[in-house]
Amino acid sequence: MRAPAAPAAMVGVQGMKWTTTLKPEAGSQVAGTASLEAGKEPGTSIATISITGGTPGATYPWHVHQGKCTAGPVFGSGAAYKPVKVGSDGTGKATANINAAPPNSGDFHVNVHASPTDMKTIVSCGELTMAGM
Ligand SMILES: [Cu+2]
Repeated sequence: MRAPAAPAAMVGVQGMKWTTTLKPEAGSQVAGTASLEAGKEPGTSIATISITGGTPGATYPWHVHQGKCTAGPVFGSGAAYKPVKVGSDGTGKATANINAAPPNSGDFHVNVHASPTDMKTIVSCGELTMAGM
């Protein structure tokens, strides 16, 4: 879906939106979608994640990371990303308010970690692409 053209003055970094489709890794069934876009305040971003195929009751840490799947530093503060809590139907959602402006270029991805005590195992990952302005 394409939003109506924004007034010229609004086009710029604050209009960037990145999205991705998360694909299962490491034999998991965790899939979903994620996005990264400008927050309400200048110099902030909002990241969202929505997953399916999770283990009911599980808690999955997740982040936007720099680079391609599945390695690179976290974008913004790791503490901004509240873990996804999975419901009985295997789905879960979370939002992160990040104290950094959304990037306007570069390689970024969203990953989902197996559990708070198994951060090394990535159960789902997707590389972000710019979705338009
Ligand atoms: Cu991560």
